[in-house]
Amino acid sequence: MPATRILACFAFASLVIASAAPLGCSVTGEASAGSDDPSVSGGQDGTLPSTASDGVKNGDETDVDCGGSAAKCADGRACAKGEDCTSAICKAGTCAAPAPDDGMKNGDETDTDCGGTKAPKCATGKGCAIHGDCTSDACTYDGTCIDEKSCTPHFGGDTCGAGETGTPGAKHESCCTRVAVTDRPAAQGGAFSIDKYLVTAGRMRAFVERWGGNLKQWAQTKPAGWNDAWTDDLPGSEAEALAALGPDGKRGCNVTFDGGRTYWQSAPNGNAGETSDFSKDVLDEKALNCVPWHLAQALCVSDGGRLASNAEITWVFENRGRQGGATTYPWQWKDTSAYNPSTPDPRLSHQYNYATPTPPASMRMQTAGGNTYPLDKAFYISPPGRFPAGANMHGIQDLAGNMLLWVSEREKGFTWTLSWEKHAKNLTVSNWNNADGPQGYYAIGARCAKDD
Ligand SMILES: [Ca+2]
Ligand SMILES: [Ca+2]
Repeated sequence: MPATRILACFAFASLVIASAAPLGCSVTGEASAGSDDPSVSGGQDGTLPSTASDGVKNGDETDVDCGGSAAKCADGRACAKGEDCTSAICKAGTCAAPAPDDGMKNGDETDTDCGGTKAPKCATGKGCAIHGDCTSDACTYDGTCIDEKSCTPHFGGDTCGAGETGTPGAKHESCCTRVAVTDRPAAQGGAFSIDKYLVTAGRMRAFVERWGGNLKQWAQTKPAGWNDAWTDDLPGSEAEALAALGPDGKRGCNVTFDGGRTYWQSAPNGNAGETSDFSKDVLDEKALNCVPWHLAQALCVSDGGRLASNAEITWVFENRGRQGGATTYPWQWKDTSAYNPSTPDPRLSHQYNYATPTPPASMRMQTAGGNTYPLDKAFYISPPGRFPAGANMHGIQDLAGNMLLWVSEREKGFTWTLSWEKHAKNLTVSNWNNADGPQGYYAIGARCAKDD
């Protein structure tokens, strides 16, 4: 039998060249536990049968060394059913080439008939490998097309909600989750959508990094809702973006002066002492602060919306669409137990009541007035959604507390929604005082909204 085995192999070798199949022709006169023994089968322990690369069509193969329990067959080889083919399509006994209309995820498609180099782009919710696979140009770190480009990373992208990341019982979702508010009458502005969560530092990082910091170039793409008059106030390079999100020209944004920032960067302006005490991942989850108004507006526009207005924030803060009448604080649609804004309360991030879990041993401490506390004030800024008991009747989180907010009514306008520090409630638009530095504050952040 050795002679015939070798011959079979040579005969196959020429066939192989024609079909460009892998050369598996190591058959010798010793090979052989019965090339045509139908009892040979594999797969039970996850390995291919010994006949899977013997250069002969045998066992349950549908073509030489492919199909059945051997490797899947390339396009053009013989098959019995879709499972025999790499394309998953068996047409009239032959493996068909992947097509964008064959109802299968095949070729380099990232989901059924979409993504990759040949099929159309994928809709929201479909699988993807890179941003370019998605019609939204937004592929998450774990391979799903979403609507908003800034929520594609993990930290600050899908770490919003109750519980800390990595702890049992944490209930997290996309930080770009939007809530439709349909209970505002047309006479008062009508329906709108508003982000359930405050903008995270990680969302800003995704935006900045996608453009290499050159957000002037982003503005030149004429995004819907962007005003060209604002473009001069955007960074034009990575260095300018880091400066815009760094400590200078702001209040409370110097770590070394009892402030803190949540947009991580290494040694701002070469000052190692200004490096945050917390890691990039930890900060990316937190609400963004020390952000200039124009940069916050640009992020929201990039995600298809704009900064929420004070009117919209007030509407949901006070549950104004409520049947039983408006409330003073967001949670009071269901919880009317006593609240004293001068003391810490578990319903909101206020009065320094949030503490970053497991801070690094290297965290700098400061002693003043007999108390010792973290020097880097980012310690007190929470990731959005960590105070679920304070949600309004639509489920919107952190309406009270954590950050005061830039608003869309006017440039550098902000509203008082209580903060992680001690700021009070006063839902009117204030102008950021240029004398205090034009570009940001450690307790002003952002929330995006959208016309409906
Ligand atoms: Ca074989
Ligand atoms: Ca397909």
